[in-house]
Amino acid sequence: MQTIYDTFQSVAGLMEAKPLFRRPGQPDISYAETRDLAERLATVLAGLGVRPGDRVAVQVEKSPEAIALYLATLHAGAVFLPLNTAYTGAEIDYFLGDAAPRLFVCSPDMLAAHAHRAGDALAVETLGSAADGSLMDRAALAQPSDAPHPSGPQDRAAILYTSGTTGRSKGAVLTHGNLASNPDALVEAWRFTASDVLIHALPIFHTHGLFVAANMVLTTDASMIFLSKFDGPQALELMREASVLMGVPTFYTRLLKTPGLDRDAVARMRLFVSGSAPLLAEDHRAFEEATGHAILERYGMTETCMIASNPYEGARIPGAVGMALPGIEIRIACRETGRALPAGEIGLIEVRGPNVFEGYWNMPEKTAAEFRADGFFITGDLGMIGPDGYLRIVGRDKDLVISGGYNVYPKEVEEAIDDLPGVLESAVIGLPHADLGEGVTAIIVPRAGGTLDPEGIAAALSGRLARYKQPRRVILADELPRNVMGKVQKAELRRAYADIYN
Ligand code: MLC
Ligand code: AMP
Repeated sequence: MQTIYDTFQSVAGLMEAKPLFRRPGQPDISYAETRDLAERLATVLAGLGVRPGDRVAVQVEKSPEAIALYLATLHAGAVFLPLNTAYTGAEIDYFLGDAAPRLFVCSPDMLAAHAHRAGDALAVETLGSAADGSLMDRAALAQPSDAPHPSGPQDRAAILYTSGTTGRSKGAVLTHGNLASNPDALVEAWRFTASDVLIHALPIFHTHGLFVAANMVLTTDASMIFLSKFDGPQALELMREASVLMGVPTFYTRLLKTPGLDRDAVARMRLFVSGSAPLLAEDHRAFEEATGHAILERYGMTETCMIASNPYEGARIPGAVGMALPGIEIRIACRETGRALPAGEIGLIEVRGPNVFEGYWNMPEKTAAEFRADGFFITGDLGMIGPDGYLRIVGRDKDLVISGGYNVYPKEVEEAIDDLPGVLESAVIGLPHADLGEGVTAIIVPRAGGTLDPEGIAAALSGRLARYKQPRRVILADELPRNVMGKVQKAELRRAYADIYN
């Protein structure tokens, strides 16, 4: 197996001067420059005491240098742990406590908030989006590191935290084998080549932006137009010089509202990919009508990287996520028995293959609970495989809201709300939202005789939960609907408030 770093290194050696990063209004950055920075950062990591297997936690703005830091971590044989820039101090406390990294890298403007964390066991350094920060200062003085640490397929490469149904986030541990297996399958499946220019507008602290979009470019000698965030008109303009866009469904919802989206504007584009949340079939059709391009929808998960994809050649069916990628097995199983169900029946989507993660960091019981004895991972998504062989996701067995491609576990938000004075109990649900797909919504029951102010609740949550997890709307209620077992009936709440955003 070639690790992502090995492949990047050989690709960079072949095409040193080729631009890897293109940025509007800023100079290009080549493969050779990125490799050189990664090698110098690898020396810096070693100097800071980072050894193979150590975690490097990173909460920084998106930048080419942040990608170089990711590559440097792989070069050093350490474990890359990217964190959403939206996480609050309280959330960071948990991740650093749980993962016990050797190094925490934050933005220069956040150093004052995090400096107190530094000690014998943890170094704190900075990296800014203007190629600034203490890591860059150190890299400028460092020699490039020699050969990368020889990592095997079972060695750990990254930890990505995903929220948990119990309210505690779980660190999904991905190996070098996991990371390498995905671009291998996707490059072929999506006909990705060195001639491609990808519009990269996703965050780089998640599977989609880092392990799909960036890794595909890094391992094929392609280029990416690297944008700090998604902006519809800017993306449309850039399509005149790009060939591929990878996005969450909100990108497409917003593009459909962007004036000028027509066949001419996308004439140079060859592929539009959507994933991380369900793409509305009506958006799929409207996009094809406007541009002549059928969006290629695929399905994945932090724990499994990409699982299934609509075909490059052949029908890209609205509302379906296609077939298993090469080397990956998908089965639809009965939740209770784990037995495979016949085609056409709805059950749990289970996955096995080189893409499936090692397990949850320091959580052997949770890991065991989500794998079958024969090695299949239970995704928690409900699906069926039709007579056409295409997988369709029909719902979720897990209590999860996906807002603009970000996962929000209701339990975590409910616990934060229930801790507030004056709250008796709460239920958090996702409701249809035209822009974000689902809007996080809290239904809150005040304590007897008390009053609650929805704005006060929002303010109280802001220091505790990342903005995207905070309810877009708070609804006060006298009680929550329950079944005879006392379980809150979220389906009933979803029906009752279905139209509040649209
Ligand atoms: C930002 N905000 C969000 C939000 N993103 N709120 C809810 N859900 C989101 N997804 C907040 C902002 O902090 C801001 O707060 C307010 O909402 C308005 O922001 P905005 O300007 O509309 O948001 P924007 O910055 O344009 O971001 C929206 C977005 C972005 C959809 C472009 O969230 C995004 O890039 N999402 C992609 C997520 C992703 O990569 N997921 C992949 C996971 S991997 P305020 O306070 O100003 O109101 C995975 C596996 C797989 O799932 O299969 O791929
Ligand atoms: P995450 O844990 O952030 O990686 O999110 C993974 C979840 O996103 C999956 O379990 C699915 O519920 C959802 N998901 C990803 N891609 C799709 C898709 N194309 N359609 C529907 N849901 C998707």
